[in-house]
Amino acid sequence: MKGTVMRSTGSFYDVLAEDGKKYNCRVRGKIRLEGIKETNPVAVGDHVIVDLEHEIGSITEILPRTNHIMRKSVKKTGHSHVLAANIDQALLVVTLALPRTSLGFIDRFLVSAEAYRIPQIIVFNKRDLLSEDDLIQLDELIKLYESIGTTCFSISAQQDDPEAIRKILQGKITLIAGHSGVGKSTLLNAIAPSISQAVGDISSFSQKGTHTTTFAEMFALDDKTFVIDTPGVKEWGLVEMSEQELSDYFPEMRDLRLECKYGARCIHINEPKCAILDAVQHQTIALSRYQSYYSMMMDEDNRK
Ligand SMILES: Nc1nc2c(ncn2[C@@H]2O[C@H](COP(=O)(O)OP(=O)(O)O)[C@@H](O)[C@H]2O)c(=O)[nH]1
Ligand SMILES: [Mg+2]
Ligand SMILES: [Zn+2]
Repeated sequence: MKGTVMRSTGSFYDVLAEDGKKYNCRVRGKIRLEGIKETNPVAVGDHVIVDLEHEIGSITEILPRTNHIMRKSVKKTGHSHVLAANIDQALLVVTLALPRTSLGFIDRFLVSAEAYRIPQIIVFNKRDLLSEDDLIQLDELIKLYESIGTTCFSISAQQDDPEAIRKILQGKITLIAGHSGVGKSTLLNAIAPSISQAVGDISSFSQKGTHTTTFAEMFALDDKTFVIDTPGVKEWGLVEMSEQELSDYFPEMRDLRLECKYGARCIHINEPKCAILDAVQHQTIALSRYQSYYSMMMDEDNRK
């Protein structure tokens, strides 16, 4: 029977099968997905074939993925950890209050999703905690991210009814991501009280290592709408890409780069008559975005 992986604990999986029931399953034998070097290849969101003859079912096959998103691989081993597969859109919860999300983290997330052509949404949370100055900065950031095609929301998950966010989730499979403590569980509870996720207290996320689950979990809001809650990921694993490719995943650079003097060979670092550097100088590309580009370019882990 076919099914979808809703939850993983490392050795067991909850699979929602075609008959509408959930089964506890294990992986039988060795399953490998082509082109993926992983210790644990089954991810939440995977479509699988299960054999339900015994009390504990067996996952015997992973069906081809439309996409997947990874957390940063463990250095040296080269093993990556797929957080979730087959997602329609990715929603990143961030905050300018505590724990403040860096723009570098936001941009890395957007690039990862863009590389898989996964549409992105940013929710700026904890609006109730922001100062006047923060609110001005927030408006500027929303303008910036909307200008590059990202859908943005600003809310207080604790105080507001997130109706607009509920609407954008409708009929889709949405990956929910963000640092630990930004309010993912609070937001999910506000969207669908039936989910009833545990909300961490402020001290729990400042203590490193505690309250960090490694696995994602999928929840059904109705029979066509699913959200995947992910643990607070510190860094995203970028798709391996060539130096020339990176600017393709910055929407504001994608078209402009054709105007660089060196054409497709330009990587926009110090080449003469580079259209990207020119745009940064004239502030039509935001400096913060270029800084993110630069730091990703310098990060050799991403190079092919
Ligand atoms: N003031 C305020 N606190 C919030 C808001 N959203 C979440 N919190 C608090 O932030 C802390 C972490 O929230 P939680 O939902 O557990 O974050 P998660 O780790 O991303 O799931 C908890 O103490 C929440 O009560 C908000 O909009 N405003
Ligand atoms: Mg949480
Ligand atoms: Zn250039």
